[in-house]
Amino acid sequence: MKKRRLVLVNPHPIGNVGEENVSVLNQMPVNLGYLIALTPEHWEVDIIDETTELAVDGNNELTFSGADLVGITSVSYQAPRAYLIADACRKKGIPVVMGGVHATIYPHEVAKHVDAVVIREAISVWDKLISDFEQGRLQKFYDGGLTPLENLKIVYPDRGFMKGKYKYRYSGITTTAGCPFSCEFCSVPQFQGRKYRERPIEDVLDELETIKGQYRGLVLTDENFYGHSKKSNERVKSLFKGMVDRGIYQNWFGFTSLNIYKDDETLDYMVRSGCVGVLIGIESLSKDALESMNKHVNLRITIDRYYEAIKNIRKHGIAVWGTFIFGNDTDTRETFDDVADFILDSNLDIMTCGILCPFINTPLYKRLDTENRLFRNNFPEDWVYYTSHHLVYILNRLSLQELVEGMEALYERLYSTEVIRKRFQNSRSVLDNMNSAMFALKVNWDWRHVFKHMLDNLKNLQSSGVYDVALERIGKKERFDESSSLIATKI
Ligand code: B12
Ligand code: SF4
Repeated sequence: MKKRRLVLVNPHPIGNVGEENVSVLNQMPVNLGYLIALTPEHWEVDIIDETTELAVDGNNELTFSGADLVGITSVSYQAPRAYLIADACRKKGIPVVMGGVHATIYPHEVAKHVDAVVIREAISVWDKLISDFEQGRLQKFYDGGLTPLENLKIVYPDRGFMKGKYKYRYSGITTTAGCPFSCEFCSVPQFQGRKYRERPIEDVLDELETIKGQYRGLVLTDENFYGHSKKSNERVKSLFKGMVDRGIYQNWFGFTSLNIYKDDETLDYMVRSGCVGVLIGIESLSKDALESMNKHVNLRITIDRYYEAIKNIRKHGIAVWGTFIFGNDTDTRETFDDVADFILDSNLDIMTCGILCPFINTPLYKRLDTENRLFRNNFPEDWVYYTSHHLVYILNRLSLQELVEGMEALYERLYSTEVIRKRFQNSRSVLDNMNSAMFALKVNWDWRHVFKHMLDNLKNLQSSGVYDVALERIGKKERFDESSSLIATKI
């Protein structure tokens, strides 16, 4: 019997420059790896990752043929491209299924463009969807719910096919999911739930064994692998100890919060298992800003302890990667210099940043919408701006000009070749771990390009006049004060 053919697509809006352009982050879409693993044997599966090859050409025609079914993953900024691909497929009579973060948070919009929408996680429903499709009774919505993570033992993502096709050097692995906090800007609790779900560590270790030595680096896809309770902290220590005991040395990095800094034992196992860096959402140095973000996880530690925390993590040979958000309602012209001073004084190994982004249906989105401040809300087209590298709402205390100047100042202070070289020297000597120092250097180096793009996005917004129209719409003006700098009047 001729096999049916499923084509899975990771869409990428042409010209977008983002974290996918950082070499040590650009990795295979693990979510599609789960679908490959879950698809029955009598199907043949192919994948198109548009960060490497297009699924639709300049004439909006498909670049591939012979598919019986197409599956597309998408976060919000990818949605317009996903719809373009879906339209091209359906024009050729090929049914389309869409899943992932955007489909989970905004399923009814997605449903207008595809034949079936998978909400939440695929693992518990993919079998049924395929069997429904084979019997000609595909439904419009499938809700996979939040998978108990013990189930991941039965299914590991099939990375082999993707690696064979695109020669990815990096991959990801899930060890936990969900977050009990509710930061105003964050969409994670919405699609992963507020319960912190933990995978049994033996399963994680077994999965790690299957890919040992195959990748230059692994990303733990968890929002916070360390967790928020003593029990979770103990579990994670056993995980990294398990890696050491089982000889699974693997360069990896992951996302966590500053509360890990006092746990010397875990940090020690981390570096011994191959950890090169931890990404921590520092977000802001202002208590007011953290309060307005509802970022309790940082407020609990207190801003005064940031220096101590960074120093202690670095002492273990792990690079600290801090992320910051600009454009907060409390930000002023001084914010940018304060952040640059902090980064240089604390010797943070890596700093990346974004502009506050109201992802759909987050409390931030709802607030800015109620305040009538969103000006990129012609959906679905405007989803392309929801990357955190564009400004999509009217600023509060800053003017757009001040945001541009502040970002330019940051760039000059942190990303000149000379400064990057000095920061690398510091990482090399303090971390005393070449893998971590090189990791930091690579991110900083590639981030220059991403940062420049973010700046260009802001300047293009300025010259387009769109921001001025938005200001006029709500009767807010920008004016020159006596010292000739632009200041914004408060709403
Ligand atoms: C690792 C990660 C990355 C990595 C790798 C991305 C990649 N290509 O895999 C890097 C660092 C490169 C990255 C970059 C970016 N990321 Co990112 N990333 C994550 C993170 C932490 C984990 C994603 C992951 O791998 N999860 C594990 C997989 C298995 O889960 P999953 O994707 O949810 O898939 C499951 C289901 O959703 C479903 N599913 C998914 N797709 C499909 C498709 C079909 C057909 C079906 C049926 C089901 C299905 O089934 C899967 C298995 O159950 C998430 C936050 C999070 N905790 O989820 C943010 C997150 C997805 N990223 C986000 C963003 C904004 C970005 C960037 C735009 C940032 C930037 N400014 O550059 C870029 C975009 C890059 C790109 N091309 O996608 C946002 C998206 C928010 C939104 N609402 O749109 C998130 C949610 C983080 C946040 N800030 O809130 N990211
Ligand atoms: S930013 Fe981090 S701590 Fe806050 S809700 Fe999102 S995942 Fe949780």
